[in-house]
Amino acid sequence: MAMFHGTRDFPQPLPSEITPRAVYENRRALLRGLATGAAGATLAAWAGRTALAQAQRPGKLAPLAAVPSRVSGAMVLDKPTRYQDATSYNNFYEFGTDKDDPARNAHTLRISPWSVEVEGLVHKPGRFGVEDLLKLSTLEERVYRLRCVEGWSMVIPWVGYSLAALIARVQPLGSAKYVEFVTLADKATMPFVGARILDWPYLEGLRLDEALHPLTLLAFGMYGEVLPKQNGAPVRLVVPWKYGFKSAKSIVKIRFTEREPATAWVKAAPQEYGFYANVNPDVDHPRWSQATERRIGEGGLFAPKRKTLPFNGYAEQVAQLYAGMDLRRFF
Ligand SMILES: Nc1nc2c(c(=O)[nH]1)N[C@H]1C(S)=C(S)[C@@H](COP(=O)(O)O)O[C@H]1N2
Ligand SMILES: [Mo]
Repeated sequence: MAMFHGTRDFPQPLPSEITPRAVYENRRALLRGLATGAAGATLAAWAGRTALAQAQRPGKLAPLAAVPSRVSGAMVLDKPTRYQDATSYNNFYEFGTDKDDPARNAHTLRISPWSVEVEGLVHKPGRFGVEDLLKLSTLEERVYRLRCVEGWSMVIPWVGYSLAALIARVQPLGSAKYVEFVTLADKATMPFVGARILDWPYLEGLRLDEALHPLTLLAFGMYGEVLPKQNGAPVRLVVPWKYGFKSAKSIVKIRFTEREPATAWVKAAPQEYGFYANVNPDVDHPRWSQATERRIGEGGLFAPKRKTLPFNGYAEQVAQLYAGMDLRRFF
């Protein structure tokens, strides 16, 4: 695991950790970024940012090069969670309900070949292989906070691009108001699909304007590598201002609809989990407070808790999506 120096809020990789391989891939990603017109930052700033993820690259899975994101709010300065923690403390109920179950059980997931069907209210429906999805837009690195409804949080350098790029490709009809995400439910490879925990497949949904928000990420990797299976390989959603459960893993279908999708958690316990699920310290879960959170990796149970921020700290970017809405009612 990489060591960091620098200020607490702005970790810098040690120079010794920037390997020749990382330098080579930086250059390759830069050329790719230049070719698509995405590299606007100065070379120095760019190299420093990407080095952050490169230095942490655990060397366990295939590398996935990316340019640093320039989307506003996409690069939080919090220290990233250790890869070991981010890949061993997971929610992925298809593989069990204990936090260490997914890391133990998800090896049975078959991620190749994989495709995502896009259907419903769009002009250009179709089936996209992961290889094609990877080429659809420039891969960016984005360091996001993710907060679980259970009261813990992590900071993860993701690799992906705005879901908006895929939405632009399929061209929603004027009648499309929502986007539903259907994830894999395969009893043969997912031991808890069929168990009476949730109504499978695990379904999530966003309003179309939320799905189009530049922060909404279609993620293929983390820490400079492809996604580990327990984190939702080969493709997942990351919606950083919402509770973690909105970030559907191992997506197989994206459907554009007129009506609000019936999501798995709303179906399971509508009084506890709402469709919007915006992180909100002022609206408690019926069984516990949402005012504070525990950052995974920060000193165990005795570490002081952090204050949970409205919209998980992304209010400046997303609050206007909910102007005029009663967020107690639409929780
Ligand atoms: N298919 C599927 N996606 C899922 C879940 C799940 O059980 N199944 N759990 C959600 C919850 S509750 C959280 S907090 C995040 C956790 O993502 P992470 O393990 O990468 O931190 O995944 C979300 N996506
Ligand atoms: Mo969660």
